[in-house]
Amino acid sequence: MKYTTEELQEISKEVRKDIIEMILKAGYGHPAGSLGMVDVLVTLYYVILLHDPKKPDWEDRDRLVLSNGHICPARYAVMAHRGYFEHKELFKIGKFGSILQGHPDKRFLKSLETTSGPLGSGLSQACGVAYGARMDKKRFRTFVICSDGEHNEGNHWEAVMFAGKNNLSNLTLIVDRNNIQIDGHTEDIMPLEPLLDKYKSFGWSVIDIDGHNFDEIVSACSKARSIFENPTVIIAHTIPGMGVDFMENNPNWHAKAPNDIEAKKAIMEIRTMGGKVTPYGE
Ligand SMILES: Cc1ncc(C[n+]2csc(CCOP(=O)(O)OP(=O)(O)O)c2C)c(N)n1
Ligand SMILES: [Mg+2]
Repeated sequence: MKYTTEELQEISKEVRKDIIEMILKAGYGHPAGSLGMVDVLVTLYYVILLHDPKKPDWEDRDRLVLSNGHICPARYAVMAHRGYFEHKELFKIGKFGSILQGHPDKRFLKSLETTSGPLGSGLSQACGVAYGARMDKKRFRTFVICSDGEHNEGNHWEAVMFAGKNNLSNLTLIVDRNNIQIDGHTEDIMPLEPLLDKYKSFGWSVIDIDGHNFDEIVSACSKARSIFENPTVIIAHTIPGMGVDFMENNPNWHAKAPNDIEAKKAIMEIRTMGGKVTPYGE
């Protein structure tokens, strides 16, 4: 099934509303990064990934590793909309015995590829999956999402070297370049720029996109599928807290639950969102 930009936009709004309600209910969570990556995750699950929510262990499915596990409310909400589990499960996030742990735990939710939360390890894991796929002559693609803050972890750069050295062309990394991390703005804490040049120098293909433009997300992922020489990194520029004015670009909302009044205000703003994306694929 093909989705129009308007449909993807509507799904994204619903997902953003769910994220606010989930974090409100849990009393804990990471709204900024979660809201910022909604458009990328919706595009992956609705347009890009070869997968089947009814057969989550299908051998030939594309793999999606979420390295920055703290933005799991966004992934969970998209998975629920896509039919991986019942929507009402979302509001049990972080509760004892819930399939949706506060950080993604594969023991509780089998349709995840990995357990994540310790930053910096997702790319190494995804490299292993992609390398194994090549050895087994499997055609699926491994996608991995990581944050900009994770680039402070040495482990991440070891994996960047490994993927470059082994020309892992079946691997696509999407970086949430939202410019914030736990203690402030990335360029104040530990500057990452010139990030594209760094990846290039490690032997990667690089694509720079607006992470809220469905058209750009789709064409970057499609282009990555057609690159056979080396791994691809898509630097997705996103707005942390996207859709909620008082959360946008504000590191204070990295890990903070809204109270009742803030949540109501946030949902009202999300409802009126629109016009920030360009048309996709007619
Ligand atoms: C190895 C490790 N160290 C520290 C943390 C605590 N931590 C959780 S999120 C975070 C900030 C990372 O920056 P980023 O992912 O860019 O934040 P966001 O953009 O989502 O607000 C930190 C330090 C962690 N989860 N894992
Ligand atoms: Mg960040």
